[in-house]
Amino acid sequence: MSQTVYFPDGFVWGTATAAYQIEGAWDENGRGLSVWDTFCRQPGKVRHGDTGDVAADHYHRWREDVGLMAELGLKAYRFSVSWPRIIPAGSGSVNPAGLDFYDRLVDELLARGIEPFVTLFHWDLPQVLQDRGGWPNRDTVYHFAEYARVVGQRLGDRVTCWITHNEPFVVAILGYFLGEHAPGLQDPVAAFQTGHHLLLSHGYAVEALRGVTDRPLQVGITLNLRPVHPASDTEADRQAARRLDGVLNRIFLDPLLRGRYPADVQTLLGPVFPVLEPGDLTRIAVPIDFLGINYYSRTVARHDPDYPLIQAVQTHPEGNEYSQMWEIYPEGIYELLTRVREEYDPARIYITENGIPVPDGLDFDGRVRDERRIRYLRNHLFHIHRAIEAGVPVEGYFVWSFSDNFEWAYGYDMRFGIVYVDYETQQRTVKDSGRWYAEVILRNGLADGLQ
Ligand code: IFM
Repeated sequence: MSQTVYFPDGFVWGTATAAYQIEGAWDENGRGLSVWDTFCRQPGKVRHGDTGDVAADHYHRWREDVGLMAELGLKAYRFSVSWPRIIPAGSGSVNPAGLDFYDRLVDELLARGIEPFVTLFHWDLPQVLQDRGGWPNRDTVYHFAEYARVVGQRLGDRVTCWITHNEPFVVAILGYFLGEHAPGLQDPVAAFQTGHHLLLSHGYAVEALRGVTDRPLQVGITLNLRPVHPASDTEADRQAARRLDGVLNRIFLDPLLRGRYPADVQTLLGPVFPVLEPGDLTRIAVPIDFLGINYYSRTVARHDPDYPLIQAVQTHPEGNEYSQMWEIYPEGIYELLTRVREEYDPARIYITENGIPVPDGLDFDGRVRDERRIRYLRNHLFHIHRAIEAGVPVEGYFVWSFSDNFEWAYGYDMRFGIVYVDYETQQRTVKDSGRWYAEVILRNGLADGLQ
């Protein structure tokens, strides 16, 4: 039986993107190089040798994009600022043209009644800073705080909602441990030091942002979190799940919201546990206004004595439903949200990303019939609604992503948008999921429950 569920009044309905994934214009108007410009040019790192050089050409088409957002009735838009567009060498001189671009974007959004949510770092570290050691170098922390201050000073009179970092786990582990993302290193010491420095720079950036204006800003950080389940009921797999939960979730949640690293993670990491300086934990645990959560899937963990350090691997049990990248597990978002509420009790939560890659395309009549995406979004929203009913303070939801874009090491093979992008012509087409989402926003609810 279908069931209509309504979200709380004022619920923030949005979509999200990131600078490198959509903007293009990689060498225009004074932008410096980022680690992703360099990484994409290394043979074999990104599928088909794709780059973000042009991407969805949002740098030139931002006004049209904001127009589409308005048509869909979006209440909010989460985008990231490109650090190398603002401070091309990572520290030192500011590029006025970079600031002007985001200034105009913010004005246009506000003129259309769309609340900007600004992410300061979505992975595009200026290459010059990487050449000086990147995130494992503590100096990068202070450069990030300065960059936060510069952006805050320019936009803080109009932008209320700020996210310091997006998914520190991915930067640290995929970038510095597994080498699958820029800068492509495989160095566990550098990886965990990166994780710590990202959190520390968050603390400094929160302080910097609050110092730029008397307006009450809402500042938070976005983590990618997953429930971790054991592959079997054995003690070995249960312990493996606990270890993976430690390095995926608790290593970020605990310092941010409890002011300490989890003792079992510290023991597990032993010599690769990061170097801390006195006062770091206090700074990391600076009170935040909200926690951003990106949810896509869960992890199923199996004990593997051969896997370095963690002795656990992720398995993909047969019979479950998968997308092109992950298992589809909507009930996990309820489990995660209720756990975060119970164990960490953040003041408020935004689901800052949720979405699915679907190999969709234009049908002969010009429509994109991405039913699978609609089903994915609907089912996740249904479980988010359950969590809200159970008392979890979720105040908004951002679909990943507004438009198809550059999906990092997968290049343009993955399409996450609710707006289709023809990369030849850069023509935009609202997918069926986009129209469906517009109805959800209008209704402030789901007319057709779980499917
Ligand atoms: O495209 C990414 C985004 O940059 C960060 N979160 C996950 C998305 C899908 O992989």
